[in-house]
Amino acid sequence: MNKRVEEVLNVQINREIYSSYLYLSMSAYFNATGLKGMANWTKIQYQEELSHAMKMFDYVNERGGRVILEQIERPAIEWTSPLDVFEGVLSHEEYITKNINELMSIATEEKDYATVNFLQWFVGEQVEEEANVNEILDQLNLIGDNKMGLVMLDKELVQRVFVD
Ligand code: OFO
Repeated sequence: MNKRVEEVLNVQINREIYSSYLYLSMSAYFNATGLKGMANWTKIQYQEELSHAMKMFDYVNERGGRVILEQIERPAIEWTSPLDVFEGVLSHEEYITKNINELMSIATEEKDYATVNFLQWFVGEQVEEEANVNEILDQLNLIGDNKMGLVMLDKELVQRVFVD
């Protein structure tokens, strides 16, 4: 496969695995603070990110490229509040959206249209992910310091299930 595209996909595989690691760390934080629904939501997010990494892993292999795994950075372990965590999720997802757009530009420049087509799925996924997090952030902002509201939102987030 095109070497430049192969290189940037390898970098992105590392970022997707880091994303999963970050969200699992958030899940551990929520478990420790008793918010089981938010712990569930971030754990599902961890599974989704791993599946993104695996989609890219399989794609590079399918195209005859070589996956090179690098060290995964240690994620944050502490946050100050649920709002702080979800603001972190949103800014991380915005960063990933920027990465996907850059990948798309490189694949287009290299006239690698199979990769452009492959990345299209991720473009749609990012729209969905940012919308989901924004919805939770809106609710958290409405809730403010209301503990009952937080408990109710937490109960709602316990229902999230993993869909590949
Ligand atoms: Fe949450 O993003 Fe992967 O791609």
